[in-house]
Amino acid sequence: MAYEQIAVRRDGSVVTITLNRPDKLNAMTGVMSDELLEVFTSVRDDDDARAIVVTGAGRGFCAGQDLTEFESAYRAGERPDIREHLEQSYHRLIPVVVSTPKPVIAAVNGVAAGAGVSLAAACDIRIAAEEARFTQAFVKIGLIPDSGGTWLLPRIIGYARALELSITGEVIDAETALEIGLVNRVVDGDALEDEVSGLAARLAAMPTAAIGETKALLRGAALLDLEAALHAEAEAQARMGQTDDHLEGVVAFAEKREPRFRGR
Ligand code: T3D
Repeated sequence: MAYEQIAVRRDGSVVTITLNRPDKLNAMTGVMSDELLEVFTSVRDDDDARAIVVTGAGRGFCAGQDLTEFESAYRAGERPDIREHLEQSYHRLIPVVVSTPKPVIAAVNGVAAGAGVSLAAACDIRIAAEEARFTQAFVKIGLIPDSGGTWLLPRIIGYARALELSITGEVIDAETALEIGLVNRVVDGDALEDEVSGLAARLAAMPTAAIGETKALLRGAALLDLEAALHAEAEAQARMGQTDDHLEGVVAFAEKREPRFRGR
């Protein structure tokens, strides 16, 4: 399927989604958000797609909401209904990214701002190029962190750092992002693609049903007490115990060979 503002590539069981408005640092439009939603939704039910990579074309990852989308209205002194826009775009997209039962890697090739930070934060693992930068730019235009920013960021870097970045809008570099835990790894920009495709291929060869359950359990655990978390683990483990991948893992261990997982 051809897309207007993203590019989608399939390498074996790895799906790479590239935000593709490089001249605008891949700022997010309604079209881009709809296209991302469509890909994430179709990949969710595709057994052959076992890992997803999100990255940006050119020197940006994603500069957040395209501020020109409503420019003429603002210039005319109008106040667009942001709630409606959020509900139509980010509120549909971000939960689908977060709850996708496949491992999702953000290959943060360049600057991420506003909703671009939220998109990266919605992914499971963030690998940044040395030239990547991050800014909770919302405050600089008089807004609060939306697109899941108030929920995602504190969970990743803690309340104090999330609050500081959100109320200052400070631009941090990749090394600082690594220090505060916003990214998992920083690599030379030229090595980013190889690093990420290697990781994506490794994850795609794992028992991906267990990865999906692990994501859901970790996400939900913060809202549970220990008893409830143990119960949720037991429920999920009972499901995993019935999978071909569990059987294969145990048999492969006994036979001293590499397992061949199929994600079910
Ligand atoms: O309505 C709602 O739903 C509200 C939702 C809000 C969610 C949000 O994401 S709010 C935050 C929106 N994003 C921003 O405020 C970031 C704005 N951009 C910047 O602050 C800077 O561009 C960066 C720090 C990201 C990068 O700076 P720099 O110096 O590396 O690049 P640049 O020269 O500023 O940008 C390059 C081009 O991209 C430039 O276009 P031009 O002049 O070459 O034609 C610039 O206008 C364009 N661009 C960058 N960010 C955006 C953008 N165009 C539209 N929207 C953008 N967000």
